[in-house]
Formats: sequence, C-alpha cells, structure tokens
Amino acid sequence: MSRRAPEFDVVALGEPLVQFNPLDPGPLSQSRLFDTHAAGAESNVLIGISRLGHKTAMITKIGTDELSRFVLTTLRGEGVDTRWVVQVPGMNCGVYVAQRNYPIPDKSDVVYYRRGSAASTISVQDVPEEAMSLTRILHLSGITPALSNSCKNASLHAARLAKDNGVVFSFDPNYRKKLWAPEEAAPVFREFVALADIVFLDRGEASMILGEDLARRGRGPVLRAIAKLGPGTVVLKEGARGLVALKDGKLYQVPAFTVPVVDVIGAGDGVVSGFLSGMLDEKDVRTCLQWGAASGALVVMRRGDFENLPTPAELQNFLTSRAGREEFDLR
Ligand code: KDG
Repeated sequence: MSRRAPEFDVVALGEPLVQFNPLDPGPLSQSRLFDTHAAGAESNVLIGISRLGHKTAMITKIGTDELSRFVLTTLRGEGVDTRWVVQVPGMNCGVYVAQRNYPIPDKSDVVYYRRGSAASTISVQDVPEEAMSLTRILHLSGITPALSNSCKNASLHAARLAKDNGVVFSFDPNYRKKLWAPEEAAPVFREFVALADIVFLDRGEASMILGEDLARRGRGPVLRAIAKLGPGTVVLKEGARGLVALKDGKLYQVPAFTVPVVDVIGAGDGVVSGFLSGMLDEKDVRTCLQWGAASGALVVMRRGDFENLPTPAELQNFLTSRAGREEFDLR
C-alpha cells in the first residue's frame, strides 16, 4: 500500500492543561501570587519538537472557556497544528496547581482540577483516522488513559491505528499517582509498551511494568527487560544521573547537565522532545540523548513546562557552553 508523504513529523493525543505556578516555592496554603502557563505532557512534547523545527499536530478536546482559549492560542503560537483540536461548547479545560520545591527541595507536587474536563470525554470516535496517515510518529503518554475509560480506549485505538499505518509509536508512561493506583496503571502500561517502538520511562515505571522492584538493578538489565516486551528503543530517565538508551541491543548513555533547579515539572517532556527531534534529524543515539538531556535541563531552570524548550540555535549554544563539563556516572 502506498502512503502519502507525511505532513507531520509528530502527532500526539492528550490533554492540554493550564498550570498555575506560585511565584515563590512553599506550601500552597501560603501562596498568594501565581502565574499561568499552558501545559500538559503531550502538548509540552509537541511544542518542544515544533521549536526544534519539526511539524507537529495535537488531537484533543478543549472547552470554550477562556483558559481553553489560552491553551489553543499557545499551541497555535508555537506552531502546533490544531485542526484536530475540538472545542466543545460549555465545557472547560483541565487545570492544575504546582507546589514547587516544598517541603522537599527540587521536587514538585501537583493538585489537579481536571475531573470532567473536555479532554476527559475523548473517545475512540474522536481519533481521526487520517491523522495516522499524515504523520511519521505518534506520541502518547500514560496520563491520557488514566483520565477515563473512554480516554483509555481512544489512546489504545490511536496506538493500534499507528501500528496499522506503519507510524512509529512513541510512549511515555508518565505515571501520575494522583490519577490512578499502580495496580491499575501497570497492566495498561504493559499494553502500550507492547505496541510501542520507543519507550521513555524512569525506574519506578519500569518496576511497575515488570512487576518487580528494580531500584538496585543495573541499567542494562532494566532496559533489556523492557525491550523484551516489544520496543526497539528504550530510554531510561535517571534524573540527576542522566539518560541511558538501548537501541537494537546496544547501550548508550549521557550524564545529566547540572543546572539551577527552579521547577522540575516538564523535564521528562523535554527529554522526549529533544530525543525525538534528534531522531527526526537522523542523529546518532548519543546525540539524541544529549538533546533530550539538554532540553530537560533547560526546562527546570524556570517556572512552567515548555517556555525554556530550545530552538536549534539555543540548543547548540547550551551544548557548546557545556562541552567538556559533563559529569559522567557510568554505573
Ligand atoms: O510532564 C508535565 C506534566 O505532568 C504536566 O504538564 C501536567 O500533564 C500533566 C499531568 O497530567 O500531570
């Protein structure tokens, strides 16, 4: 079957959110001043990829409220195609509030106000089949299946459609403990991982998926165990210890960049957008990892999830400034 040349490099389905972020770190009960940011894991990834020069599109449902308008204009302003963003009259978009760096420095917590959001009503019928003939990569996160049964079915449907159309399927479990229990999430993650070509995950998520505590296992065995479930490429996010990838049986690793941490939320999405952009530019795996590590590092240096995601020139500038200053931890 001949395929039309893909119009998009990456399409994602998910829930864009509005983030309220306190100007000062501390308990939310003491926070009075907030700024707002468009956010949501999948839209962060698309914005990052778009900034690095690739064509992206989002599939989602938002409302007709002012915050939905804010999300929509942000996506459009960042060059993300919104032809498959449906505005549902009378509905709202989801919101969350971040509690930064308190009580644990360099860790953030979130409070969601997203139940009943427009995106939580996404169902199989909302997944446009044509999207899968128009993209090279479909990216999903494990957040969307946690929102509702219909969102879970829609996500699975999208992943299967991608496979049927020869589209590369990228998956990040993005486990969110405030949305579902590990026992509920684990079998769902396994279904997506089995379909995926590329998986991005951390050790906690790998442990959930494999049903064993992998805290002390070496990186190679963890990655190989996930790869055995299906994906040809697995990227393990090890926070301050850097990134490791397994591709076609070979291991690659890069250290994390040490930067001042203002807000860690969104760093993982930066890793995904940097890595996938490298892949789209046909870079070697180590460069893809470096782009991921650099994008993640830049994100944590300010409030908000995507504002610091780099253009190609900013990425090169950052990498050049860091050359020779990498701290390797190759355990
Ligand atoms: O990865 C960052 C996301 O977690 C954040 O933007 C909010 O999408 C979000 C979620 O569902 O937690």
